[in-house]
Amino acid sequence: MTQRIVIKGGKVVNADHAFDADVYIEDGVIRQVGKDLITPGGATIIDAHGKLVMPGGIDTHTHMQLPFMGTTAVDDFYQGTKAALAGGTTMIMDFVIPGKGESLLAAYEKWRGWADPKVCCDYSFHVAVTWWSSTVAEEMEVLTKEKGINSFKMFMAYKDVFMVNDTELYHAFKRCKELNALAQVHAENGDLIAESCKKMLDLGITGPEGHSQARPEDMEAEATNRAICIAKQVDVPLYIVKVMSKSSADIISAARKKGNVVFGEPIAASLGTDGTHYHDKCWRHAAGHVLSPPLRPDTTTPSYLMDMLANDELQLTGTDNCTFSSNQKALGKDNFTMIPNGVNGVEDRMSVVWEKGVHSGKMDPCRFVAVTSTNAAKIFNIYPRKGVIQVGSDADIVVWDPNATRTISKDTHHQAVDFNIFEGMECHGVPVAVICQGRVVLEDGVLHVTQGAGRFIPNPTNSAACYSKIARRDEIKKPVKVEREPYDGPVFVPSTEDESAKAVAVSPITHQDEFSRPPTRHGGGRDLHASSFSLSGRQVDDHVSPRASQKISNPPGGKSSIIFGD
Ligand code: URQ
Ligand code: ZN
Repeated sequence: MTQRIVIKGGKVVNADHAFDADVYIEDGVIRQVGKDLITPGGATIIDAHGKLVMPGGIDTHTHMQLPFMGTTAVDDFYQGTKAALAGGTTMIMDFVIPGKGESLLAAYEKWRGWADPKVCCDYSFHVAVTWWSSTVAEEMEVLTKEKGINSFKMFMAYKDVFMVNDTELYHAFKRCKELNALAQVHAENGDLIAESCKKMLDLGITGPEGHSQARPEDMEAEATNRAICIAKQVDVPLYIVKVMSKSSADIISAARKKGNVVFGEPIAASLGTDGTHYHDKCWRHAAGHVLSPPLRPDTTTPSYLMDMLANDELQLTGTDNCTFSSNQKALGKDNFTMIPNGVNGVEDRMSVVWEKGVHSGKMDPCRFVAVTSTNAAKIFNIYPRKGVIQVGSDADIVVWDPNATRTISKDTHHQAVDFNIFEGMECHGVPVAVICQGRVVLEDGVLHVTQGAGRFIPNPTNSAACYSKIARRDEIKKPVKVEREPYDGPVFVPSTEDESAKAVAVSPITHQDEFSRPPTRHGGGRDLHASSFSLSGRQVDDHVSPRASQKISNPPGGKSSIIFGD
């Protein structure tokens, strides 16, 4: 049946300008924007007088029903997207996270199987690269060319579980560049964190305050800088997920000023609250704020990050929504490294950014639209299908009351989790109607969602926001070779004991040799228990497609029974 909607009397707010106009929608697409529209009869009328009509929010960073640290995130693709719509977000970008040794393609199909039957709104995926081999490189190409993936995330933390080392990071970045894809990182120094967690536990600090103290912001800032340095070596566009600290944000801003193509994504949590909660006397309250990188004890952090977001030193917002209820968090009641990491945000992001950003006077409504929707659409190359109110774009729209207020609470939110890190926060900025795929899914406070109605949205590679500058740079920055007469003077003859001279010599390798180096010191077998575990060498079973599932041991919290796989 044809779905027709007219949104009347509102102010349309796009990232570039705001103007009074009506909007006519038919069959999921915006057909007309303007005044005195001539529209067919029988349309649903939404009165938007005194309201703002904005592109629906795009949450660039969620983990619905993620299997992690011995359990599974409690908000699944149904409940999580229902909550997203309740808060004015009409698209999420979630993560396929293969275990080490697991096929990226197999993991992608598994996650599609989880999401497609449940999502209430459109969604897309990033894919994590948690290990490296020629097979991973090949599968990344298939994912970009056939599966609608244009971004790959590498974890620099979660040692022995998701973490990759610098060499693997370099190869993954190089592969992203070859595929015109975007490289993303979770920027924390996982090696140092592993050591400082041991130190905390040895001191008898087992509570959530240990999580915060074991991961000071220097460990985020160092990894941010290292990732930017490595990315610059291959000139790949880089996206720092969940910026949680002032120092990391400063490093991103400085890199951008020097011309690096780097994007910073603060999240609702780091924009809306801080790390003082880890010292709360209530264990559940403190544990409810555990995510990585942690919230920062410096209470000026949220305002500082919001200023940088307002001024385009940071570019867009996600939530890292990955929720665990009390009994799940209690897995770490005696050892903070076993508290499942993750917090809520998908329902409250829009109101939190409006309250802390627009109502505070730091940014205007156009910038709000940019950082909650448009910049995500541009960076992930689905603009103008998404992220703008214009003819031909998808009818994903939020009718927003900038003056209304709501108080955030676990007792009233639509998420499955029994905790809310924004508990009690009063926010200006409330969605009064939400339209998703051209259907009214929220009106008068009532949700009308349909499980499985959401679509997987392919993200094409080579987004202009990421790559438009880089092609020219590749020409300018080509390494040069100097033609000179060969040296014909005397040459020192090293004695046989002088082996040191050879140690640093690099034998020239060709691409196909790159992954056929001699097996790793473990004979090519995958030894997850070895402290300096690495998969950078040839594996004994490289000729076999990676196992569909992989027992992951020693996650951040010690022994686990996680099996990634079917
Ligand atoms: O780190 C992530 O992105 C996932 C595992 C969610 N947890 C978190 O603490 N951020
Ligand atoms: Zn995440």
